[in-house]
Amino acid sequence: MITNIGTIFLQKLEGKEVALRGWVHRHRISGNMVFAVIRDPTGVMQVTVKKDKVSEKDWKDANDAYVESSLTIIGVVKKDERAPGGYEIQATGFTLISRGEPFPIAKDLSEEYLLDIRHLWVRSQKMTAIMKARHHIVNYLREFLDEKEGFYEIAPPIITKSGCEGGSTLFEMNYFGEKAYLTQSSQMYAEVFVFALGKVYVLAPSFRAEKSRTVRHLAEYWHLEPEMAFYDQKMNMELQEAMVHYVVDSMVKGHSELLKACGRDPEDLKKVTLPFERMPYKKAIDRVNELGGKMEYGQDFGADEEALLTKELDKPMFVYGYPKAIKAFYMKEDPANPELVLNNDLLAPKGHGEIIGGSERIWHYDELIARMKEQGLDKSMKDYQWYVDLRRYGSVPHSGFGLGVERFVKWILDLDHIRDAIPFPRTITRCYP
Ligand code: NSS
Repeated sequence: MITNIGTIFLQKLEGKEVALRGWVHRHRISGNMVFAVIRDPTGVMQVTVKKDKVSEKDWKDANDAYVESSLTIIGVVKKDERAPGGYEIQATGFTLISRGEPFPIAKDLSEEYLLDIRHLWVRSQKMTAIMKARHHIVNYLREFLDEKEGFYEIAPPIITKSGCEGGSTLFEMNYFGEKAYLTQSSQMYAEVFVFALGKVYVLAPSFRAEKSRTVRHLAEYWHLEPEMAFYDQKMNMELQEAMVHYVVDSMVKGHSELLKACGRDPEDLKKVTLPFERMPYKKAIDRVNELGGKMEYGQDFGADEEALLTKELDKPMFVYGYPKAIKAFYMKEDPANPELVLNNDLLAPKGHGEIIGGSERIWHYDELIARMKEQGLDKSMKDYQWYVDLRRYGSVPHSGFGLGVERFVKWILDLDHIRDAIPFPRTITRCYP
């Protein structure tokens, strides 16, 4: 029966005969012995092949097994302190399924080259660990929303007529002779559904034609966008911190080895406790300036300013109540200060910066029309008619937020660059492979 490497370690199958299918991770020939490290989706394992213990054909296969060749082996599990994980397999059978050509990754490890051969580099131990961790992180996000909070997931269109985060970052396309765009955010469609389903979320790609060449910008990213009827901005922030805490806590409790394999010390994440600090926009500007930055009231925070604000933090911090003039048209004005909106960003610690943007939405028709005029959106009103309509037929207060999945993964795994949080990053300079 075929087993896998994880099971051998888990069930301590010492002395047992096992069969494994996998790929050659490392390979060395020494006289009458071949030493191979084999990998499968569950881990890596050392295999030794002795010439006199296998058939002639299997001995030839063992010698010919370039790195990344696929194979089946049969053998007995032995304890060996020197082997990674403390066990090795002494092979009695070694059959190549497909002999690989010399694997190109041995040659050049420059960032650009590894991105060119990303379709192969995703097999590396580091990328495998990151992809597993990303899988769990996304699962916990869904688990929190579906099972703890009773949300419905909805399916928005990806091709749209209107942006919601300003025109400059829209990817334009030709839609049967008409102008259309790849969605920047599914928020406006999520809002549609709060009037039917109450609490909904979208998990879908968003597209930003951003000219930014930074460690936290992608042109295509996965966006989790919850939207809730009858939530004000205070409830909105409470939900965000509960969700972030749930995911971090679940990763620490369930996947500490995986976190370590990704380069993140789980001890750091244990400091992510509730509640998160809430800092008004004005105070955040002052703080940046105290810390040596140079900002004026009315500016938005860039990566450098967010790094200053968060580098000493152990857990995320909310910055809330931004000036209306620098924020999107749909954000509700603060009744206590008409210069400000009821919004927040959530900034991740140690320089990772913004992972969430959220707000209470304008839910009155007249207020929305007035704000759209202020922002010059009345010229394209026909594309927004459906969105405005929502305020005419039984509108209710509602709020929501957007979490950039790759930014979230980057922070939880403490990655240097957002491109490693997604298998095939799309950036200003790259759309291949
Ligand atoms: O532009 S956002 O701040 N807000 C929105 O799109 C709202 N419409 C979301 C909502 O309320 N439903 O983007 C939200 C998050 C932001 O905090 C980042 O974490 C992420 O989306 N984001 C990005 N991630 C990667 N690359 C790029 N370029 C990017 N832009 C935003």
